[in-house]
Amino acid sequence: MKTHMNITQQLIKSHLVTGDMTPGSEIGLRIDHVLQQDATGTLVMLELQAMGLAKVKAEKAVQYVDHNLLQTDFKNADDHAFLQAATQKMGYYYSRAGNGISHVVHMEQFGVPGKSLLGSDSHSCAGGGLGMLAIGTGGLDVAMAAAGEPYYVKMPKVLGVELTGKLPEWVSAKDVVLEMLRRYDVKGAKGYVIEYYGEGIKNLSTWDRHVIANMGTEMGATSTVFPSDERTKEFLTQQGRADDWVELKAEEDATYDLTDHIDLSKVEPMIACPCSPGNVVPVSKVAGRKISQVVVGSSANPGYRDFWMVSQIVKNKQVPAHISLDVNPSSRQTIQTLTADGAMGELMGSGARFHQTGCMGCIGMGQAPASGKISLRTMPRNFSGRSGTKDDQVYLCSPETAAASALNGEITDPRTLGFDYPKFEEPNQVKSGLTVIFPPEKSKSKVKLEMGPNIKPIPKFGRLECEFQLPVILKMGDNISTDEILKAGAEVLPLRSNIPEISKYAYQALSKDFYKRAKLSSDGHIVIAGENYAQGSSREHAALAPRYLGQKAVIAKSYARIGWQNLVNFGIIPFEFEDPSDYHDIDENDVILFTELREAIQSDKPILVKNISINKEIAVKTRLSERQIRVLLAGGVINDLKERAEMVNSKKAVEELAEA
Ligand code: MIC
Repeated sequence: MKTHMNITQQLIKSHLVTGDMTPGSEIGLRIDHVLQQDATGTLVMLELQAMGLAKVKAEKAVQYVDHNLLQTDFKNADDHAFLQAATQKMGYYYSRAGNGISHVVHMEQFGVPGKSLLGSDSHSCAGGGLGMLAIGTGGLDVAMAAAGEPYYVKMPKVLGVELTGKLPEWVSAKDVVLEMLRRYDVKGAKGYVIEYYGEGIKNLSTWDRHVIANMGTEMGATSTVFPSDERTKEFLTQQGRADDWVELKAEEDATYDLTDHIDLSKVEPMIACPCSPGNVVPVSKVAGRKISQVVVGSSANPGYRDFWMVSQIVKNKQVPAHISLDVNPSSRQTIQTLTADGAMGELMGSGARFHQTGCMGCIGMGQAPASGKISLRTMPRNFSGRSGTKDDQVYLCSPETAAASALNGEITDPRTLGFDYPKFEEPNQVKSGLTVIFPPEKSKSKVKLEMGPNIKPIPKFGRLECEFQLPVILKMGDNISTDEILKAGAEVLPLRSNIPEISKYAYQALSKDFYKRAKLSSDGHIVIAGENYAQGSSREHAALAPRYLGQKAVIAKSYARIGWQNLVNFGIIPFEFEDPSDYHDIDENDVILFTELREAIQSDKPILVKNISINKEIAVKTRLSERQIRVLLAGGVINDLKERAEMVNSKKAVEELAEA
């Protein structure tokens, strides 16, 4: 029988373990590759320990170190030592600090079209540029996949975006994804995988596709998928991995749940204004605004071409003294290629500052801009304060716009530069960095895990209570990002492996005394939010730290996918208003009564909770699968795993996990 499947459906079908492919229902997917970065990886390793896993079961598991790179005291260095030992013990590959950004190095060294990839970083969807089914999620989900369990997610719909034509000069892949963000904003693709198709695709290199796939998460998409074609084969050949290529294309007459079209020849330079990646306008609209910093790099513009382009634009010119042009190379391979072809010399000659490979300022690990000054970045996110400077003004743009603006000291449409567009040609072969990634073959189960003083075990929680009456200690608006719930940045990131300490920063961007109020409310608390709560990062700390402080439920109008999954994973009930206008009937400091909760969350009817402060009943609902209900009743994934193990036969289950 003819099936007419698009690529997303084919990838899901070939990895489907449980459920059926009806959009919105929960499916379980077999995961081939597992990716962790250090800022989320320490918790994953601690979770694996709490589960009792001795050896990783995923076909390929890689721990990268790319986030917590500044070593202002012992904490980050201790985390890296812990991760290195844990990878050796459990059979992970270890990509040391200096190798580069996880998504980039994974694509260079390990990515294989047709395979599934689950990463504890929301930008893991970048792997879709190579034809992988690549999904970013919270650390506990990744830990489960590492342990050989399926990844559970709602079956997505597919948004098919047809690309035709060829990008004009001075316009590149980043402008395409910014155009998508202009159309869909930060939640318009929620519940969808974005699949690109059409004759225009052949005009985009694999790195261009990575740029576009990477920022699919900014639109709330479950993932982004590109075909695997001749360009993909070229990329893998260039990496010395031609044998890994397989073709992936939509079946004839494949259909999509929703379609859109971009004529690449009509795209113009675009820019996301502060403080949201969805706040996109053409560069020409904001041209002339004075800037003080330009940062190029990150997983959103990581390809060699992107750095080369900047080098050619600034070549033989001087960046003005009041502009800092910061270059964050994306991988060791990128540095090697830039050095070999002389582009590094052009960058250095222009006055650029060269930093180490990694996420750096993208996650607020240094590179904070000056007060009141504009910073232009080729990065994926510009949530308020993320850069490390309060009231920052961060704009997101392409390498072409970044370089042109660095030269002029103001936001500049690169088409106005007045010289020829540099013509890029892909190098035939690049240097493989595999020798600097430590393979699991060297793994030794007897390795001792050294836990520095800042590394604390995962806190333990109880089962879901039947009833609680709790105060609302914070009421928030729409699109609250994980940076607002638990910020990034050089001060807080080193605490990622220490929940008691990091919890002191919970919601600090929104309410200075949140921690104090949470502590005062010794029975626990709830918070209220508008649409798209917990958008942005996959960091599960944004659920775990509030849970540690006694958060038992959130009532929101809607949730971002990963944020919602993380709440359930740690036993916080993610309620939704049955009628969103009831949002106005709950205020900060109101006290809410939840009764017969254990029964209520198991039924598919709306649940009535009572706002005691105004004596009003409000209908709320959950959209949980049976599995998630079980997890919530147990008080989170780790408790659930333990309960299941005990039920089967605790001894046997623990032995099985240990020997595998
Ligand atoms: C992000 O862009 O916020 C990151 C850096 O990719 C984060 C990582 C983190 O918070 O540890 C993510 O999205 O997961």
